[in-house]
Amino acid sequence: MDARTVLVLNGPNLNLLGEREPELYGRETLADVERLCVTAADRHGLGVDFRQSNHEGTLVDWVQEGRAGIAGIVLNAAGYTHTSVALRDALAACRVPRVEVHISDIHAREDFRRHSYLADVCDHHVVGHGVAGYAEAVDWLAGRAGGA
Ligand code: CA2
Repeated sequence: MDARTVLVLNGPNLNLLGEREPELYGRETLADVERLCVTAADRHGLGVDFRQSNHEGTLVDWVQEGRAGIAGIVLNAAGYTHTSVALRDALAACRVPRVEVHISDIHAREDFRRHSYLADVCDHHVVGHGVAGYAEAVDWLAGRAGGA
């Protein structure tokens, strides 16, 4: 990874995207989301490192890996959004811009989804715009990185 890399991290169960609950998450798969991110980044002369894990510690390791020297981090922490002080602490230690993304509108769902432990340690938020929100996040980071 280098200063032209956007690190896109996806949390638990997002590997199953497209398999159920299309009314909430759409019909696109995570491979489709990766293509969206790559296309968006390419328009700005940026590259994408796209990853998914079901494990909190792995996501913490990856946030730490991207904490400096890259264009920024796009993170959909999925269920860990609402539980993880560890991910929050890792994000707080970052020196690069961070964007929190959620495919669905977490503020219009169950009460337990309304609180994000990550929101105030991220610089920008894209919530409820479907998978297109990932491309919006990449576009926002490109603006911060001085991309085209
Ligand atoms: O809206 C989002 O992007 C979420 O981060 C998705 C998480 C949920 O826990 C958050 O509250 C909001 C769920 C990710 C699992 O997504 C699946 C989608 C389709 C099939 C299986 C899992």
